[in-house]
Amino acid sequence: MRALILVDIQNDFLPGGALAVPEGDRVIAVANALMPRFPLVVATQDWHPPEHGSFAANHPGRTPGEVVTLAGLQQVLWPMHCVQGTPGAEFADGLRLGPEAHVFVKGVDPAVDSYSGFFDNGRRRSTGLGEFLRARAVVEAVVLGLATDYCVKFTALDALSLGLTTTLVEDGCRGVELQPGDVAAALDAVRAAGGVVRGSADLLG
Ligand code: VGL
Ligand code: ZN
Repeated sequence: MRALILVDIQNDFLPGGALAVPEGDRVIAVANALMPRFPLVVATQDWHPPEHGSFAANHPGRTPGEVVTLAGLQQVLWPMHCVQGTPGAEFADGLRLGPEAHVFVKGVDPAVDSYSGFFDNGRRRSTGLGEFLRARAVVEAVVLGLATDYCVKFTALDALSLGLTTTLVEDGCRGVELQPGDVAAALDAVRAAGGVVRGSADLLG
């Protein structure tokens, strides 16, 4: 069984959003085109409480982009984004997620961030996604969404670590690029871990 994993295609990551990813809206059409080709579609949703430790606003004197220690891990500070129950946390309007799509929320614990859709950054807690895929005999994951250099990268790396054959859809992703080259480095990291990077045209053909 093959699953499509849509990572964090949420309003706050689109142009105009609180943590806007350049051209983030471009991934929506790719997701919509691929969904009908998959027997199983899952979507991850960044879903933070307002007091989340990844928000610069919760660290007096700090600004987004600075790095602090959170749960013993290096943590980049972000603008407030994807706050539970706010419009910014909703999936992008144009995303045609069917009622059969399964949603996994992440980043719920204020004390630790969760870039991956599978585990928090300390790998202490599972979101349930890995168990869900295993229960459905999924052996192959196709990953796309936002942002290439954070949540897409770590979701793909965790899929590989769980033994899934993993493909990242390059044109179905866009990155933050806090540092120039971060997107290319993310793709390299996925390839180095055994993943494949392809264009959506290859998957649709
Ligand atoms: C993300 C930064 C903070 C992402 C989520 O979806 O890539 N990036 N929270
Ligand atoms: Zn987040």
